[in-house]
Amino acid sequence: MVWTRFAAAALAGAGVASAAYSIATTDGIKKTAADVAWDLLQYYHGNESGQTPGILPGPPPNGDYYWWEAGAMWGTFIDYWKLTGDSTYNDLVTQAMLFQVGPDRDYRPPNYTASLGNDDQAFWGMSAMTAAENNFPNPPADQPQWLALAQAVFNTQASPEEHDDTCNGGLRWQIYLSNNGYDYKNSIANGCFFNLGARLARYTGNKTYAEWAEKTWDWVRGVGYMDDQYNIYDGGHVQHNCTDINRAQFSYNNAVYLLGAAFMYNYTNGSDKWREAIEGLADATIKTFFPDGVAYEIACEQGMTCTADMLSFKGYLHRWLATATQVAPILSEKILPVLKTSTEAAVSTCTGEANGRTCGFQWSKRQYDGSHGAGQQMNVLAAVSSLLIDQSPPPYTNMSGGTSKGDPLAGTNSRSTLNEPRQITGGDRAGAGILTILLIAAGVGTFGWMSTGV
Ligand SMILES: *[C@@H]1O[C@H](CO)[C@@H](O)[C@H](O)[C@H]1NC(C)=O
Ligand SMILES: *[C@@H]1O[C@H](CO)[C@@H](O)[C@H](O)[C@H]1NC(C)=O
Ligand SMILES: *[C@@H]1O[C@H](CO)[C@@H](O)[C@H](O)[C@H]1NC(C)=O
Ligand SMILES: *[C@@H]1O[C@H](CO)[C@@H](O)[C@H](O)[C@H]1NC(C)=O
Ligand SMILES: *[C@@H]1O[C@H](CO)[C@@H](O)[C@H](O)[C@H]1NC(C)=O
Ligand SMILES: *[C@@H]1O[C@H](CO)[C@@H](O)[C@H](O)[C@H]1NC(C)=O
Ligand SMILES: CC(=O)N[C@H]1CO[C@H](CO)[C@@H](O)[C@@H]1O
Repeated sequence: MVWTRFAAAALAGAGVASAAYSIATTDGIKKTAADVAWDLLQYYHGNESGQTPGILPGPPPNGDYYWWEAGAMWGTFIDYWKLTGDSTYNDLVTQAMLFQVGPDRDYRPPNYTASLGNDDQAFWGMSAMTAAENNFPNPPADQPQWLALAQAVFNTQASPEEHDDTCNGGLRWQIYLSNNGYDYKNSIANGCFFNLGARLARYTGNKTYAEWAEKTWDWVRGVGYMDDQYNIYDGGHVQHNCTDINRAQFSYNNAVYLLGAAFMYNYTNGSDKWREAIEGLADATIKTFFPDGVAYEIACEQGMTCTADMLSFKGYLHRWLATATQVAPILSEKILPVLKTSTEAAVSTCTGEANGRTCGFQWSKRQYDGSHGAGQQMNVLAAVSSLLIDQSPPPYTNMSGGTSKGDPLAGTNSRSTLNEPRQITGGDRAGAGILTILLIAAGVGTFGWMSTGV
């Protein structure tokens, strides 16, 4: 037994050197990205008969993945196509993105109400925005269009019923009164709304979006979720005027705000406010989330308490930092070198499992750590394809060749959320939302982090 295990480990070790990917050349990057993309898709079964198009296995307890994560995955595939030019999966992506729009074409499909936060919805909206910004092939005219979908998500979240006076403003985490977390106002929900607003402002030139984005940013600063050193904390509860701040920090928060701020910087032609914001936020993000130049999920990585959600954050970190350099080239010098060292570490973990190339999560170990899943695979796909960022055109706008058709009123007739009649089952409660579990784990992670002083 002991001998067998030792022998197996030795064999696996021998496989490491020969199997690890090379990302030294553009061809090597494309080949690596193609393999990693293929391996990621093995987690997807939505195009098989009897399965639901668009989603990864879930939501829990029916599988590992909440509804939002597939939305994030399609965005990763859109960036993959943009960066590598490989259109193999474009039809699959389009089918998935359109199947999940829901009856009001606003990414609030009733099937997923029980786990539907504003952030969950917005991840699909941001992927639609990425499609619009990159001229991803437009859907047939009788189908919802990318830009209109992003606008629909934005408009449903800008609706007056989503904005109350508790905590001086801001968006709640959960959309539906009946969900756990409706009383929580957090950084990610507001960050996604900010991000979409900034990008819609730049794409359409409509200043209403920019006003919302700026107001949201100012609120997040004002309430103390983002401090003067640009640390971003998870959130707080309305019954405490949002002062009971959970101080866990997650890399996707930094990424979503940095990308949004970079778009605001671009939209305002490089204004001082947004230049200061992006420089401060980029420095803080690199310091906190790239110790020794390798992406590290500080709240949960050390003890490996990361949830399936958290296991995917490094991918957004890499993609959105990369894209930020396209609209704010002053960030390139800071960001691109660290994305490179981080990606080198990332691919060195891709030597696992039976196929000898499955990617792990703890990149700084520089070897496969036994952890695998859609998040782990998506992180590496994001990191590797983002190495090609300076060889691909910056996001388009309506004025610079963007072809996606918008509808400024999309989502404004969506059904009301507060009165949505529904039965809550035990299963619903257990499955409610990406951050319910996240908060529990965050408590653990924060504790570990404070007690070890990392
Ligand atoms: C689903 O899509 C993948 C990736 O394009 C493809 O390899 C697979 O054959 C498809 N499955 C079905 C049943 O169409
Ligand atoms: C909603 O669930 C039903 C029943 O499982 C399924 O047939 C349908 O395709 C699902 N719709 C979406 C958008 O996932
Ligand atoms: C700008 O956006 C706002 C908010 O969605 C919308 O009400 C308004 O009609 C838009 N204006 C134009 C000119 O499209
Ligand atoms: C709630 O916090 C805000 C700052 O975010 C502050 O301006 C306001 O006065 C506080 N309200 C109460 C009732 O304490
Ligand atoms: C940015 O500059 C362009 C071109 O000079 C101008 O049309 C636009 O109004 C400016 N935008 C802002 C937000 O100042
Ligand atoms: C805005 O983005 C464009 C790329 O679309 C870039 O050429 C330009 O330099 C950016 N503006 C600023 C102020 O960085
Ligand atoms: C080049 C350009 O301005 N294209 C479109 C921008 O958006 C408006 C409003 O949706 C369209 O009418 C323009 O054709």
